[in-house]
Amino acid sequence: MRFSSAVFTSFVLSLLTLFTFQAIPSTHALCTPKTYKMADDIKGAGFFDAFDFEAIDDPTHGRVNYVDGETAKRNNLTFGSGETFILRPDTVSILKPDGPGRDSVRLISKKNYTNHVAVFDIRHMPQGCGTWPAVWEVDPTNWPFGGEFDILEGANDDGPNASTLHTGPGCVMPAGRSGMLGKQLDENCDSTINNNIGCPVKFQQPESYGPAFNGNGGGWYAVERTPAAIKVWFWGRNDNNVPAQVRNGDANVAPETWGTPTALFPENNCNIDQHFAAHNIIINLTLCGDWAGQTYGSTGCPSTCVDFVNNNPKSFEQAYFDFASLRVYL
Ligand SMILES: *[C@@H]1O[C@H](CO)[C@@H](O)[C@H](O)[C@H]1NC(C)=O
Ligand SMILES: *[C@@H]1O[C@H](CO)[C@@H](O)[C@H](O)[C@H]1NC(C)=O
Ligand SMILES: *[C@@H]1O[C@H](CO)[C@@H](O)[C@H](O)[C@H]1NC(C)=O
Ligand SMILES: CC(=O)N[C@H]1CO[C@H](CO)[C@@H](O)[C@@H]1O
Repeated sequence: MRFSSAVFTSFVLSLLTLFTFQAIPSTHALCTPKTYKMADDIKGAGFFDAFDFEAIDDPTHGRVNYVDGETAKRNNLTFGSGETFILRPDTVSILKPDGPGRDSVRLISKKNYTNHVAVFDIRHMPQGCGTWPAVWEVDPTNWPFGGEFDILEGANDDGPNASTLHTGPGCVMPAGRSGMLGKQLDENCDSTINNNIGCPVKFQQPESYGPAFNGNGGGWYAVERTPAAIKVWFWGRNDNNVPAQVRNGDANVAPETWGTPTALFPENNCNIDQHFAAHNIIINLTLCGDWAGQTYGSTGCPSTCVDFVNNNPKSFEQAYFDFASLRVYL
């Protein structure tokens, strides 16, 4: 078939249009924020499918007895239904001083994650004297060289509501960096020095931990891990800045649109891929132990930590986690 020049010109023009038309979205794609897709939408009884129970000795020497899944469910230490997942210690028994600690729960995710976004929607966290709750990520097979990333952690209601990295030697955060709302307490993430304090960033929102968090209906903790940075955001339940993607549990999220993170751990002097292996998510609640036990006396709590835990089961009625959901995006 032969084209007249008019037909040929219009053919060329339409090709050009096509190219121009396609060029616009692909250029545009370069500045479109990276979008993650929901991989796990965990809520209610779904936590039982996504996590294993670890009935182990507490490596931090707490006054707890981590129970298996059957015991936890039988005694209602874990409860999952609808959009509620509860995790709590025993609130009934008085303990023998020389017997095992108070029954509690430690969960580890079945899946592990490298680059990911995770959004924890939490209504209530453990509060009260002696409590040391934590939501964190770790390579349990190679600590500290595979990295540890504490998202939410505190003791005796006293914060420090900080997010912290713990690594092997050679991971240092820039001093006085901008681009985050929190305050850095220490630069060197190396857990083999400084008594393993790591490189915490302390949150400035009082409602990010403990009784203030609970009084406010909880909120959202969100994390993003890429080779370029590890970031944490916190929004209280009534925070006007909580992104709709987070509040609504959208199927796709773009953390770049969420505003300034609360904690930012950039790669500048820390090769994230090298210091952080695939991580499991851990939710644990210990009582007393290396941290909560040591700071107990200075927090206005009565008696000694171990004595208090042994003899006051009812005082742990507020020592529970209530998760509305955990969503992981890849
Ligand atoms: C509980 O969580 C903290 C995370 O900061 C960790 O250091 C500690 O070893 C954990 N305890 C147990 C028994 O998992
Ligand atoms: C178990 O705990 C849940 C959540 O707190 C509560 O609604 C339920 O009534 C408890 N079940 C029993 C048998 O106590
Ligand atoms: C992570 O999960 C994958 C897939 O289940 C598994 O093959 C791998 O061994 C896990 N890695 C670690 C460090 O546990
Ligand atoms: C429970 C707790 O320690 N909350 C603290 C979180 O951080 C802010 C800012 O440093 C403190 O004001 C809160 O008391």
